[in-house]
Amino acid sequence: MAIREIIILPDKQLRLVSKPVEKVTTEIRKLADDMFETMYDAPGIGLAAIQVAQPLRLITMDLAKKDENGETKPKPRVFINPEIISSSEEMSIYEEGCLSIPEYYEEVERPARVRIRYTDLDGKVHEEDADGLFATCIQHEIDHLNGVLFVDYLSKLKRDRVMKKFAKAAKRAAG
Ligand code: GNR
Ligand code: NI
Repeated sequence: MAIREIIILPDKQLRLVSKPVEKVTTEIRKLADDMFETMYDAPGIGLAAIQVAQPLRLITMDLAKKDENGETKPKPRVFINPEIISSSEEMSIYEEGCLSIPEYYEEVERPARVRIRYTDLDGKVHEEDADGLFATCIQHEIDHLNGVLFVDYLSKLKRDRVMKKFAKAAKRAAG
């Protein structure tokens, strides 16, 4: 396993539309392993392959919560070629962040519940209902597969402000 570099704004790769995973190969498993290590190290609760510069429709996630003993058991999940097949009319608001937009958090409104279809690492297709943080996170990750970022849902004023801030930081870093 290896920690890979997470790309951040204004990296244009974040705007790519990722390609379907055709087959779960050893390389795909290795990528998923590396994505978990990268995600836990960050730390984050979800990661899309494009965030480690791989334009593939592959997502890792771990929404493990503390149990009654105050202990957290990892609950790693992989979603390959995920699709939203239906969304609730009811909406919910969460404060979102993104590892590709470090240290920036804003409230985003999204459908409260979604039904998803995805393939797992064994190549098996599943359908599942998501709500709460799971619904928000899977929508945030599927957006990444389509080149969409959570700041795209903010007012133009807020979005322009954050885009400029990261463009400036990149220029300063480049000297
Ligand atoms: O770690 C993350 N936390 C988070 C919080 C609220 C809504 C979405 C997320 S996903 C984010 C990691 C990330 O950038 N995934 O693409
Ligand atoms: Ni993100």
